[in-house]
Amino acid sequence: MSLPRPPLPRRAWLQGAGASLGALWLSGCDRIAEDPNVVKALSSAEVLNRRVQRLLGRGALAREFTRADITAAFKANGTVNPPDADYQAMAANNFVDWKLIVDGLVERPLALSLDQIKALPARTQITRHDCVEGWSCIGEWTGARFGALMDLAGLRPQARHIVLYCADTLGGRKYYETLDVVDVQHPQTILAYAMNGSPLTVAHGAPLRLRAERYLGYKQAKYVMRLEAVDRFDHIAGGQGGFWEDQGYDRYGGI
Ligand SMILES: Nc1nc2c(c(=O)[nH]1)N[C@H]1C(S)=C(S)[C@@H](COP(=O)(O)O)O[C@H]1N2
Ligand SMILES: [Mo]
Repeated sequence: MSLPRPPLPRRAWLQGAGASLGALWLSGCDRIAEDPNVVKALSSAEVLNRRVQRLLGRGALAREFTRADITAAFKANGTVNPPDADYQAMAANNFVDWKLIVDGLVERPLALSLDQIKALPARTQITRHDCVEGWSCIGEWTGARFGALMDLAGLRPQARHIVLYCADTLGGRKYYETLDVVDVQHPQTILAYAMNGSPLTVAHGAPLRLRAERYLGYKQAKYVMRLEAVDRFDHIAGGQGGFWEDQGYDRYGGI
């Protein structure tokens, strides 16, 4: 597995940044970003991007698209079929036995069925997924609002991050991610169970995956099994807050 530097985050930060700043950058950016060699040379733009996002605030919305923009064959990446026996058993049974565990620093630990998650306030959004490998696809995602789900559990004041534990083992390690609690309430942060109007497929993370649209692809955890509210994550796995973060990727991963 190669470990490229996360490339130039190349879209949403200019949403709302004001046309002047945005247009200046947008001109050649999308094309440039497709070339991995150029991407390496542009890494300082990542720092710039982070400053701009800080300026705009993390609450700014990622760009949304129309149905006409949807990529016909959305690439599946990383794990596309978890090898783990417990996952395979649940998938064979159409996930009827699956439950999302919500625990840690919450008032009310939960174990939610897919139907219970589908009953939560939902959102549908057509957004662009940007992978650090240098490809992007546009898809429509429908899911429960992460904020509504955490409100159900009741985050304790000490909670600073949410750890997302995934079902899949990749390269001998379990995939996981972390999200800061401030990002949980972002309107485009959802736990998606449908893609392009159909139930999520195994390749794209069935039965439930994260969509946090201000973040790069590797943050979009698939096969989410458990959410744990924590005040720190340095004791979890490699201690850097995510599977790829433990390999040196930026934990922030914002776009
Ligand atoms: N559980 C899990 N989540 C994951 C991955 C993975 O391998 N396992 N890969 C990540 C990466 S690098 C990308 S680009 C996206 C790919 O999502 P997709 O398969 O729906 O395109 O999922 C992310 N989430
Ligand atoms: Mo990715």
